Amino acid sequence: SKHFDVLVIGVGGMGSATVYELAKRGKKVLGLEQYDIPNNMGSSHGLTRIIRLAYMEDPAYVPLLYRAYELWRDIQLKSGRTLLHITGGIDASFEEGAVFQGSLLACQTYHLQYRVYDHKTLKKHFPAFNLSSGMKAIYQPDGGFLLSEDCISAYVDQALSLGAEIHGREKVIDWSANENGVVVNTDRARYSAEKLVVTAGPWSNKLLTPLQDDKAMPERQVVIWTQPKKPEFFAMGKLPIWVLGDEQDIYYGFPVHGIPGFKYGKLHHLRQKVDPDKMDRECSFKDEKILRQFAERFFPESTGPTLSMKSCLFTNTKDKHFIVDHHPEHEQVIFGAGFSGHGFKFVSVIGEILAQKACDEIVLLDIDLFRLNRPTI
Ligand code: PYC
Repeated sequence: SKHFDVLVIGVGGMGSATVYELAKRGKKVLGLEQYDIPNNMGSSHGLTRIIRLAYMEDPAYVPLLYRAYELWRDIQLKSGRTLLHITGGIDASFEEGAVFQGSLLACQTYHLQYRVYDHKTLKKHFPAFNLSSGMKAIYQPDGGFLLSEDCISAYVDQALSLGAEIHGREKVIDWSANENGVVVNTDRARYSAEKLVVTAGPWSNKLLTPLQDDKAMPERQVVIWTQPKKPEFFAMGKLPIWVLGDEQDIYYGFPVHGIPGFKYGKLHHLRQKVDPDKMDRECSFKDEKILRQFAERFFPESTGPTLSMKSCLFTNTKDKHFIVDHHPEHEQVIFGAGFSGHGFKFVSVIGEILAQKACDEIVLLDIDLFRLNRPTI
């Protein structure tokens, strides 16, 4: 069997950045991906992913975001591709709602630049929005989006040019740990290494027994692109990326970019727990209706014909915070999992952290929130 310093299972978002960071450190690294690179089977397809600094989920993510933005600009420069578009970001909900309050807390805690709008002033600045009275919005200028598949390609290109080995269409059958490191069996070969990093997205709980009993639960997610009735309201430069909480749920979306139409989705769409090997990847009229109903209320000028829909996967933890840790029984095995539908923007910094762990470097950023043995998961 061929020997490496580090094996990485899963070359999607997280794995591609990890392989690159390991190659940058001079490690002999092999990345194994069961599908194509990139592919439409995991959690990083559909062209765009939001990045935002006013992090409503928890202000503890803000220092990680500062580093994530730095590393995105770094890989963008090295690759010569545009990966990051800054559009500004809107976080809107009723004033007492979690989106507005969470975003405000992050802005205040880290002294971010921001402005507050009510439903009328928001429409003046960004006429696509039709918030209800009593709703408020935070505008934070650092929000934007990443071209997710291009990000993966950029990391893989750069990793290859640094000497990394990366195999697509090679599925891991099993792995085991021993006193010297790890052995990984695939449908093509057997490999050994000192360290193993698992970044397998929704397949993580099939490869990692510590994630069983619902620590990282795959969920079906759907997004839609519709033809705006007033395209000028939805163009780049006219509409920031946005997150919007109504009375019940949270929705999100983008200015028009890449493929035709206004892209948006609903967090925890139909709350469908799935097996990624069996999930229905087609989109239905039911999927469409739930999304269009939202837009009729909050983005009434967006609701021309449906142009596209796509399904993908989230991998949720119970508290929706990530898991980034060592395997409890095998210190040489490290994993990043359970990114809970808000991970892609952190790919650059999580790749760096997983590589630091695999290289026994000190991780300076605080990732205590992501430990496997926290009581909330
Ligand atoms: O993290 O901004 C985000 C996001 C939007 C939709 C899913 N996640």
